[in-house]
Amino acid sequence: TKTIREVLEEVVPAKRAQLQALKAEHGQAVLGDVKVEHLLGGMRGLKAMLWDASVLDPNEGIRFHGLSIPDCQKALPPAPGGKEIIAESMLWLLLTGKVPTEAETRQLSKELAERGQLPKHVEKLLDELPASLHPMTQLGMGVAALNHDSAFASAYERGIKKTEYWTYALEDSINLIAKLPAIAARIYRNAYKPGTPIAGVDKDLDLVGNYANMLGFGDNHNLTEYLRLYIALHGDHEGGNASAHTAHLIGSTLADPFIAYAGALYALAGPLHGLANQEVLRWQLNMRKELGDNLTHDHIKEFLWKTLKGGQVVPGYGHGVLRNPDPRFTALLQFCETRPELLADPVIQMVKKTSEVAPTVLREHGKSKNPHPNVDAASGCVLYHYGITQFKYYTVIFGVSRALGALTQIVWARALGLPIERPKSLSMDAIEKQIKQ
Ligand code: FAM
Repeated sequence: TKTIREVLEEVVPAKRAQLQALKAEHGQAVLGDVKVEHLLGGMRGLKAMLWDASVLDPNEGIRFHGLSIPDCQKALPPAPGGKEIIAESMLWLLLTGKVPTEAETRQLSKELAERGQLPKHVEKLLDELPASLHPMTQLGMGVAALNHDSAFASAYERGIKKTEYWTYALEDSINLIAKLPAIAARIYRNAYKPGTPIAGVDKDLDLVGNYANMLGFGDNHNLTEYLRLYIALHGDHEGGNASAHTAHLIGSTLADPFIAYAGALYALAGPLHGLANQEVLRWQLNMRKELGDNLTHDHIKEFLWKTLKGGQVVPGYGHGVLRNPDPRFTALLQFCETRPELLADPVIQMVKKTSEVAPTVLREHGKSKNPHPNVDAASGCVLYHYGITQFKYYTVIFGVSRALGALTQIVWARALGLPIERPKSLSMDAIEKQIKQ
């Protein structure tokens, strides 16, 4: 069975040739206009980045190398004894463009487990941090401190050829993904279960099987399966989402993958992006506190209007690209449909009922271009049901997942020799001068 690196060595040359041809023959071709609204509106819809592993269709949602989420759920190997797609099979697809065999998936699990141990200095650093420091702040610090042993940084210092950069970026990326569960679990233990032991890496478990085990939920098969699906689904969402884009920008300066991903985690920590899963639970629990259980649609409508009239956004709804319900949201709800104990849970019922009225309210409100639920509308309520009730921790789980896409983007940007990113900015006076010409 070939390693992921050996498969990449076969795939990279053809992609490099495709890029060279595109550059040589079509460098001057126009892809669309740049309007003032792009500069002032967060470049929404501006075609300005290259990214091969996933494309986000506003109506259909995400496709990973052409595979929809249902396609992935049919094709990607699950964990031994599991059903849900796992981080390793998603990572293999994102990096190579190919669906891995079961043997390739198991081999990658083994490779990750072998590299799962944290260096002592990172354990000490995390243990020194105050439990009240937001878990996302801690995660970024732990990840950045791993660059102490960056293969990319030391190879760059030694002087390596540009064509070899990607192999060291891959080495660091696999090491980082392998170590995320131990960092994320240590943050959870320090904040919520101080003084309790953390399970070591089990060589026979997949990445998320180990993560669930380290969190202290290893005996909960349903939660482990949910975390596998959750982490596989949140891995990549086109190249321009704030966390993946940040990693791409930092990586383009040839900063190593560890500090590049630390930057990505701080973008993810924003309430309009990855922190929305925390905000959804906080919002839903506030509604439950105020209105009790067995909520009617009218109760929920009132609470939605109260949020909007208070000038807040409704967390878990809307999206920068999507204009239909997020298929990741649908996949997470389908996970609940197959488990009666989840369907009976009052918070999950509230999330479902909210998704039945929020789009109508947001349409009436008339501002959001997309009134439908995004992945965050559903992602936290299942965690809450299974006992991970500390919703300030939820974005850390998203942070374990987004590495799959953001680091793949760094490996491929180096393999394709993409340059440092440096768009042009204009002043308002310069804009006015230009449009008057
Ligand atoms: N509730 C209230 N207002 C909303 C809204 C929502 N859920 N979504 C958009 N709007 C507003 C938005 O604030 C803007 O108002 P202003 O003109 O006053 O600034 C207006 O509608 C137009 O915004 P848009 O073009 O429809 O959306 P954007 O592309 O600017 O922003 C989001 C996209 C995701 C940031 C936005 O929908 C939002 O704030 N959603 C709530 C937070 C959330 O769920 N984020 C997670 C997104 C998820 F995909 C992720 O990254 N994990």
